[in-house]
Amino acid sequence: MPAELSPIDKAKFAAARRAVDFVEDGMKVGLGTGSTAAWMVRCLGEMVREEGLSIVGVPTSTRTAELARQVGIKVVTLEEAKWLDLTIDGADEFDPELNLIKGGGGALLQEKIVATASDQMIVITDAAKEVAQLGAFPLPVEVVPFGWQTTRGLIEEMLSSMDVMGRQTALRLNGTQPFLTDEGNYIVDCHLKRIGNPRQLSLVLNQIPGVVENGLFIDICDKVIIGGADGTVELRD
Ligand code: ABF
Repeated sequence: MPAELSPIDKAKFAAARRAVDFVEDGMKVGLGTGSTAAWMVRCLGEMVREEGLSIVGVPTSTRTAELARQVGIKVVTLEEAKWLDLTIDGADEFDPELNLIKGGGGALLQEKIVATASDQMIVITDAAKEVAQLGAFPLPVEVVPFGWQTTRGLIEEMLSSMDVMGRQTALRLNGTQPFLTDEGNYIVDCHLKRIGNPRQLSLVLNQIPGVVENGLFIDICDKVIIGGADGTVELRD
């Protein structure tokens, strides 16, 4: 473990280090986004450089693509890889069914496409992200810029008939400007506090014109690895 890490980074590193044990020679691997996933990319880079591990990686963001190249991982597009053996990514929340909220980092669209195109998805996290019910973390919804206020209005109207506790929405900003995703879209963060039926909410959200994708990952994650600050890990599947 690298020296001088904060307790939270020690936990993230422990989860990332355990997850790369599932990567085998010749695999096509989806590379997640975020600070936990970045540890996983660094660990994989070390295995490529020092142990001769031969893999190709499909990154889920421009940030991850840059880091993967820096550490020596061969980067290919999803079109080139076609289908992946394994995706390893972080999350913002996970529940007992291993359903997730993702997208706090703004990369939910590529993350969902890549994870769905994988035989297996492993989520790496620390214990603070475990919840009995999803929703304390604001749910990111990616929308096209055209008519985004109308789309946001339709999201709010739809939320009024859903089993959620809060209904406030906010356009994500980068300074004073709208935050732009890698696809040039906006993100509306939905402050729902508690989501009664994540599966239904995900389906209904994606039916609204202007919504590209939402941050609920239902039945996509196969395994969660929870890292502890003492270097221990716990597996859920
Ligand atoms: C990605 O990074 C996102 O889906 C999630 O929003 C975020 C988690 O970041 P971190 O690992 O830095 O907490 O996995």
